[in-house]
This record gives sequence, C-alpha cells and structure tokens, in this order.
Amino acid sequence: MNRIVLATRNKHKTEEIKTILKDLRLEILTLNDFPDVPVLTEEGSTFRENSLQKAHAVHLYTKIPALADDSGLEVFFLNGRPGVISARYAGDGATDKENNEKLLGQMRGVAPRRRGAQFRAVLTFLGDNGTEVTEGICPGRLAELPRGTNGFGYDPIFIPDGFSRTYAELVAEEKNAISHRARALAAMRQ
Ligand code: ITT
Repeated sequence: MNRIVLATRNKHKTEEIKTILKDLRLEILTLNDFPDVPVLTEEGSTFRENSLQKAHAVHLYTKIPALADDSGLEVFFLNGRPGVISARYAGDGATDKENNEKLLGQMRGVAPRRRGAQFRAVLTFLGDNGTEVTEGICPGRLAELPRGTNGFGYDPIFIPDGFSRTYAELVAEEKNAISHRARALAAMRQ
C-alpha cells in the first residue's frame, strides 16, 4: 500500500484529512510516527509559502511523500486578517478561545452584511514525481457569538454559506462535505 505522511501537528486537521481520504488505498502516517521531526517554523507571508515549507521539511526528513495543509480564516472587514496568522492571532501560544474572542471583539457592532469571511486551505503534496499545490475556499460570514462544540479553531464563529449553523454546529460529515480543506483535497485527488 502507498504511504504518505501528513506534515501537520494539528490533530483536528489530521482527523479531517484522514476521514476525507478514507476511501483511498493509502496508509496515512502522521508526525507522531516521526517524533524527532524538527518543529516546523512558519515564516512565510502566504499560505502557499508555508504549505510548501512544511511539506519540504517533512519530506526531507522522512523521505516519504508528504502532504501539508496551511489554512486560516480571512475576514473581509479586516482586510483578510487573521489569514496566515490565524493560529496565533491573539499571540504565540494563544488558545482557540482567545483567538475567537479577539476576532469577535474587533467585529463587535459590525453589521451582518459586513461580516463576510472565508476559510482558505492550501495543500502541498510533495512526492517522488514532484510537487502539487491545490487550494480550497469556503465562503461564509462571522457569527455574533460562538456557537457549537464540534471541530476546532474558529469553527464556533464561522457560518458557511447556505447554512444558519456554525461550522462547530455541523457534524463531521457536513463540514467535510463543504469545507475549505475538503475542497482543496478534492482538487488534490485529481
Ligand atoms: P500545522 O502547521 O502543524 O499544520 P497549525 O494549527 O499551526 O498546524 P496553520 O498554521 O495552518 O496550522 O494554522 C491554521 C489555523 O487556522 C488553525 O490553528 C485554526 O485557528 C485556523 N483553521 C484552519 N482550518 C480551520 C478549520 O477547519 N476550522 C477552524 N479553524 C481553522
């Protein structure tokens, strides 16, 4: 069976990617299988740069085809922030709750029609035959208050288009049918 390694330390991403790819005959390893891989630094100014960097670093170390995901939430009212710094918006080591609170605080009083946002995921697959990069976007808007307990990150405050529930109120199958990550993975399958 072919093997790939996911170049992420985010267990929620890992779970989503494994679920979405479960029909493929593929052994999916994670960085838990390679405890000595150095911490991946993210110094790029774009999702694409960071995604490439993570895939390269892990492939170099493991010699196994690597799949990296760099992703984040882009809020139009904030000119695309938090964007590439989504994971550490409220500071290094910030919790999801702190990031959500900072963002909702900045959006307090902003009218519903100006709360548009999108999630973006840029995936890099780096294998023996070269590099593939794909992108997926899920458009939506920010909620006024957090709702729901599923998922991770900004899920409780993001309402995808076509829904009145937040990502965190969707069950995994619903999120995985429409998410930015699922769309980028669908493109990667091609
Ligand atoms: P790796 O770099 O190890 O993959 P990370 O969590 O640091 O893990 P990123 O730098 O790509 O990954 O940051 C992504 C952040 O964007 C993540 O921590 C969340 O805050 C947010 N995010 C991305 N996808 C999300 C999703 O599906 N739901 C909620 N938040 C998401």
